[in-house]
Amino acid sequence: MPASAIQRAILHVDLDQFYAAVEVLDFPELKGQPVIVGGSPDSRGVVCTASYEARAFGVRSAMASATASRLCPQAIWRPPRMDRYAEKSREVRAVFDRYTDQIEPLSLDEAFLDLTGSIKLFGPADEIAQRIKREIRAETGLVASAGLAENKFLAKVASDLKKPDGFVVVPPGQENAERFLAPLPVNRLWGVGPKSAEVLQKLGFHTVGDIARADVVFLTARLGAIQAEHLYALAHGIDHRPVETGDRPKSIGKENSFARDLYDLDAMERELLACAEDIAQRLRSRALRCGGVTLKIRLSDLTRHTRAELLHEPTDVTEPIFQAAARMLRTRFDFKGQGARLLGIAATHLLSPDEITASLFPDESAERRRRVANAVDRLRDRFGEETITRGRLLEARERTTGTPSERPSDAKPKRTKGV
Ligand code: TTP
Ligand code: MG
Repeated sequence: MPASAIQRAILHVDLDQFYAAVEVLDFPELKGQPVIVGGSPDSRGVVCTASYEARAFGVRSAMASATASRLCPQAIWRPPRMDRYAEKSREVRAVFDRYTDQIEPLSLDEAFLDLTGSIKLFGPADEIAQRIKREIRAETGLVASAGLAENKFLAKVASDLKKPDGFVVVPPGQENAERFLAPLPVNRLWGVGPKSAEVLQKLGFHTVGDIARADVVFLTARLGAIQAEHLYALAHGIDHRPVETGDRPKSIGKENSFARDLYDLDAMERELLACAEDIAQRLRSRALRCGGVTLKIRLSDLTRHTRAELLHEPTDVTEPIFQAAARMLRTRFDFKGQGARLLGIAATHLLSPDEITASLFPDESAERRRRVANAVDRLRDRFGEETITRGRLLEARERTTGTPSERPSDAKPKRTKGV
């Protein structure tokens, strides 16, 4: 599985010991002291954060203040001053704003920046990252750690590896990503908390490399398809999630419910093809591509079900979206004799062109499909919706508007020809 044929430059920035650092900045006498920001130990408060000097005693974020006080009796306690931290956070944001408008803040002290589109203006991404770090220090007095990689997951792991004042670059390419991840413990994987880490360790997976080398069938049997796929993709360094600036939809979807439930898989596929066609057209009209596809099904008993899949390469054309949905319908769903009352697709993990630069290994057939699709869009604009309809869709319309295909529950998955 290729990591991704697109190359992005994603930066994750996380300020070091943020609340404590602001306290030290405003009260210089605290410098070099074990400082704890949080609810006081005699109340039932918790620790927000601790300076590295206090962490040396074992004090951690979210720990009961009473425990922290026992571990580090000489600590100097400060109540949190959220307004001040928000103010410093805005100063840091002002530095980011100079280099990109593709910014996703995760909290007051942490953000993802997509620098892909900034490179032609400011030079190589690693130099931009260094400038951002330097300017944060010079202008706010705070120290940031940063990670630069081709996706969010890798960048976030990287920013945390050499704290404080760290800067770690993961060079592009799946091999580099795998080499970088292999020795790390499984709890570095996004979504793996203490409980999942324990489960994975019991199965013999201690490092990310252990998961990357795992047998997918074994992983799926033990963890379920969704979790297995998620972990396997991450372990290979694959993560198509876009930097979410809040100015684009999270997903673009299309669904249809039917007057009479569908039992026939071919008929269902035709509905999905129509959905995929509609979605691809809307993606193109907004200059977006999707890196993931979700299949939605509501059964005769009104229960709702979803299946999700990541694409190998983000797309804005019908075929890969349809193929993913059809594959999930046929291989990852058991109707148990029920029909489909509603079928739909959502295109997820939306990316804008700025985040997609020249392909490393251009897929010519994909490029051709895209050109054809764009030409179709232009024709539609000129002559209206009905001008161009794929043969298979036409067939769907004729059949569903005539007698809805309905079959008893013995409908076995039938192989159909590709579109
Ligand atoms: P973090 O970035 O997790 O911690 P940090 O910046 O203090 O330290 P590090 O150098 O390891 O990045 O969180 C940022 C701020 O969010 C932190 O200063 C205080 C606050 N916070 C809480 O209030 N409660 C919590 O449980 C955590 C984890 C953080
Ligand atoms: Mg931090």
